[in-house]
Amino acid sequence: MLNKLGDIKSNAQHEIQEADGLSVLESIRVKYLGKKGSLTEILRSMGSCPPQERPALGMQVNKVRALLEEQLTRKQEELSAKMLELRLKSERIDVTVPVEAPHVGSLHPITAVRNELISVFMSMGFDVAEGPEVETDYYNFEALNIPQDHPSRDMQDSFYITENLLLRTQTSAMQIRTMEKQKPPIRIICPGRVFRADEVDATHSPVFHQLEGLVVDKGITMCDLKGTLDAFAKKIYGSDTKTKLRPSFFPFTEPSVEVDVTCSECGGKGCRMCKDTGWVEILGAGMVNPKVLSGCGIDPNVYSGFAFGLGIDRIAVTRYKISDMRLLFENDLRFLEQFKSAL
Ligand code: 2NL
Repeated sequence: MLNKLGDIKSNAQHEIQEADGLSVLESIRVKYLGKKGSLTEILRSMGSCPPQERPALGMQVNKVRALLEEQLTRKQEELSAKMLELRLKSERIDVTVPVEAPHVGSLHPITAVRNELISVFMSMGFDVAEGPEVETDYYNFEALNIPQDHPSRDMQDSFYITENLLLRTQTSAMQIRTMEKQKPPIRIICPGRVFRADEVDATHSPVFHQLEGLVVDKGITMCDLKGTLDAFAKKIYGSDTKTKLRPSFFPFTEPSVEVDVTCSECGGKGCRMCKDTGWVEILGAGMVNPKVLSGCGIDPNVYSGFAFGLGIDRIAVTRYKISDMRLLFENDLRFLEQFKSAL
């Protein structure tokens, strides 16, 4: 019996030593210490040995059991630690390895200029009002005092959907709506897409982008118009920029003006961009026609206002020296990728 116990002990110890995994270790535990394990078997077969030897044998069996249990536990800890170490090694991430730069897009030049214009006007206290691209004849023409026989009302010059509905030819409708529902003071800009039935060429597109502005309050004069637009021009083209007003005509403003700025290319000396005049036209403006105010329920004897409109695309074209307006609408990546820094 004692010999057998000795064999079991040395075999078990050997197997524990050689075990290379937790499941192997568990099967060793079952094999020797389990309900049907070799040690349990010996205890059971003690009946066949002489009674005087039994206590000593029992003690030996318990000693071996305790020893094996301790070795199994130690080996289990050892194997667990080793496996963790292996996992940490194999799953290690080198955070210093350079990554492939992700493909980052860029803002379209029109969007970049639009955002810049909006932030300049917002810094001057204007709110942004946006609205639908399909408008009624009333909001697009009638409310703006554009006469029935005006060329832009011709079927040939605007995109009509029905006799009464068309793609807006300017963003003014939102200013009309604002004046209808909001009491002055009003200070808004309306940026957006507008449509005209133009042939496509280097300087014309049937879809383009406009930003209109409107200020209505008590005592607004031409000085407010000039001061506001001069400050705007200096923020966009630089603090040396000068502005001048030339008389013009729009049905919705009276008096009306064109606003010129000193050429940003040559500083006013004369170059190709300003056709040797030193000046470049950037927008149209004027004092809101009293008829337009009263049509919106604003008393022109109490309130006055100024309004202006500019082409976003035109500013983008001059800002980035784009030779052909068509490039703005073709969405050729070779063109667009040149504006990565324009954010
Ligand atoms: C241009 C410049 C302009 C306006 C737009 C406007 C809007 C309202 C009332 C009065 Cl609701 N005016 N907008 C004023 C002056 C010029 O656009 O070259 N347009 C053809």
